[in-house]
Amino acid sequence: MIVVASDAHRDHHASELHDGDFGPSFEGPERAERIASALAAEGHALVGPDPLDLDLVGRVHDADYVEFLADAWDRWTERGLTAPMAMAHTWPPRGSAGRRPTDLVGRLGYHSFAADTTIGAGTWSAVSSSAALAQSAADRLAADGEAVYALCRPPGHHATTDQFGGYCYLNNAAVAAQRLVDRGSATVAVLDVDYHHGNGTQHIFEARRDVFVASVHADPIEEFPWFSGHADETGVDDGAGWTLNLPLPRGTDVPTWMATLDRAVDRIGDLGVEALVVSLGVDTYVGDPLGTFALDTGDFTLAARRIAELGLPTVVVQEGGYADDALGRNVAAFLAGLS
Ligand code: SP5
Ligand code: ZN
Repeated sequence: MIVVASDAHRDHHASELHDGDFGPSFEGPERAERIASALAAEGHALVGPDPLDLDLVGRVHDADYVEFLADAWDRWTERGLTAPMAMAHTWPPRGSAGRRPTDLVGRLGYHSFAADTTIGAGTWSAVSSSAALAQSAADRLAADGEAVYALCRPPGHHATTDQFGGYCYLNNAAVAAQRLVDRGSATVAVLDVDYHHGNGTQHIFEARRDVFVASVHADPIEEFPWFSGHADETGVDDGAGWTLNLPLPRGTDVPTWMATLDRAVDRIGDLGVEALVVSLGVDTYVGDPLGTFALDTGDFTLAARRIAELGLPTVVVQEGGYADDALGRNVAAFLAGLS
């Protein structure tokens, strides 16, 4: 399978407020290195991305937000701030007027929703390259119909139209889905199997009827991202019925997870969409430090086989997965089941 990958991710190493301690993020450069070497060893061909099309990004994110992400680090250093990471310390209170502050620190709060995600010197370079991987994967799929995997780092599914968080800045899966629409797919499904709800992807597409978003994830009542992904969120306005959330309790077993994946896959089959984007988080793995599900490496192959039964042109976009030692084999196992 074609794997679209880049070394630009290496300069992005963020910090994270985790259970009261500020330290290195779980989402570090070694993640992509492990995946790339495992896939190369399996004989997959690694290719680089084309340059990012910012007009494409502007169809799934607010222009002001993209400009903010691109400039935030320079503005931080121009202010004489010497901390190695830019982050907010205040977020909009419920019911606030929502006016966007002009000050950088205020804008960091306006444009983010979680203290697990910071901006550093190499962040924009890695983030824009990661989105370019998703764009290029969609382009390759549109050209020949063969499934393509985008080794995106940082991940993207938590990034909303105008907020970063959950280690995500630009929504790579949304970029891929939008590209497929722009290249002629009337309808596209995003199937998100990351342990966490893909709140950003839902937010971007929830009022649209051309991109269906299905997500199988830990119940947000007891797990990050806490505030969306409930079963009764089913789409908004024109998008009514075009969002499917299948939340599962912490500690859900593998047979239940597989049966729930089946429900999402069946729904996608019933809708008759023309292309598929899989948001592949492997933080459902039994050994993942952030997850509580129990998938083993072979289960990723079984899940992919089930998804492949749809027979749809497919782009796979990397999301989470933090059990670094097992990451490469888990992703390789999924891709093996797809082909
Ligand atoms: C892309 C993705 O998977 N993002 C996930 C971001 C989760 N960040 C908050 C993690 C907090 C985890 N606390 C777990 C404690 C386990 N001991
Ligand atoms: Zn996740």
